[in-house]
Amino acid sequence: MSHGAGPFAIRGGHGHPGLIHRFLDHLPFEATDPIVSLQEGSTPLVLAERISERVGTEVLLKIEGANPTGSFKDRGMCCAVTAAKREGAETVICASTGNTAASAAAYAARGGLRCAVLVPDGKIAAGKLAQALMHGARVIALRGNFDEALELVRELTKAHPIALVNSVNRYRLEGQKTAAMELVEELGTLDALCIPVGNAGNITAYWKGFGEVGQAPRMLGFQAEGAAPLVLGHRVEAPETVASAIRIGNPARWEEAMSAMTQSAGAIEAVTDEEILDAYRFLAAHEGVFCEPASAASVAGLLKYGAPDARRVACVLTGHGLKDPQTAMEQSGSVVPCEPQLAAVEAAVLG
Ligand code: AN7
Repeated sequence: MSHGAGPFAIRGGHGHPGLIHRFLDHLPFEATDPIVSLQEGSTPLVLAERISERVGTEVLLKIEGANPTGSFKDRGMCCAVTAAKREGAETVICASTGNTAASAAAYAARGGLRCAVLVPDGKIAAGKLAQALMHGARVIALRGNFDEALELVRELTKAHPIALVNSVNRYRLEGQKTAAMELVEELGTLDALCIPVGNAGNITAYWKGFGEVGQAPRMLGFQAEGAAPLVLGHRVEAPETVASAIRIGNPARWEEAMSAMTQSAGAIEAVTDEEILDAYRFLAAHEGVFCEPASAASVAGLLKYGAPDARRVACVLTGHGLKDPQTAMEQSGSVVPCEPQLAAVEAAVLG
């Protein structure tokens, strides 16, 4: 199915369909397009019992880390890479805090395209770097931040026939809006959506998706305090946060995010690194859900600001916890060393 008409094409029956096939009626694609898919989307939506108790309302977690490369970017990337391939591009490029790079690299590999990624040197999580490299992307470590990287790839793609697959690419938003459609399919209605905001593509995409199925939950976007341009109302020149995925000071979808907030009677607020890490550990320890720090900003924001009047809230957990093993190890307990003898094991287990 994912390979269209190749000799080994799978014609249905193997697992769930990829996102483009599933939402074909809502997307600018035809079944005959050269669809590049890893069966992304259709992610779990789980009730967060402990967080529901703390907030006093029903809270559900949309587990986007369950996508093929471990983040929501796959929804947008299957569409952006399919469109690039349809247009005859041979190379795709992006600036990235990590997840976009990993996803672009994977979909480019699958589609037989070349991929280059510009990432801020030393500021992307280990898992994401490993993914981009394993999928064969050219990984360029920029001595600068994400905002500078995005500006540079925008310039570069004006002068070269290389497809830009950041969320300034409309196909990215088309793919990512399907997460909102899945929520509505499953829940019927919801009162509010909590979502981390970095470059502001995802909040824009969700708002578009909700609109297309006649829903308008409050959009509650959360930025890290050290990287909160939308909250401050001005660019942040040197963004800083433990949530490296959202270390962004000048979001490309600034206007769209603000209008999603205004139109939905929502809000965009800041959460501190400490609040992000508290939510990050709480989700892992008490809900059994391991997300990356940036993702936990959605839950941190809900715990901090609440969701007035809402009876049912969904929090988007945008990326998998395994993306960033270093932060996880810093934020968790240490291992218990043990000699290979029963008494020692007994003491270690029971002690
Ligand atoms: C886990 O990969 O910008 O507001 O270059 O990886 O749509 O930018 C990642 C963003 C939230 C913010 N959660 O989404 C990139 C990149 C995670 C992310 C966001 C990102 P946007």
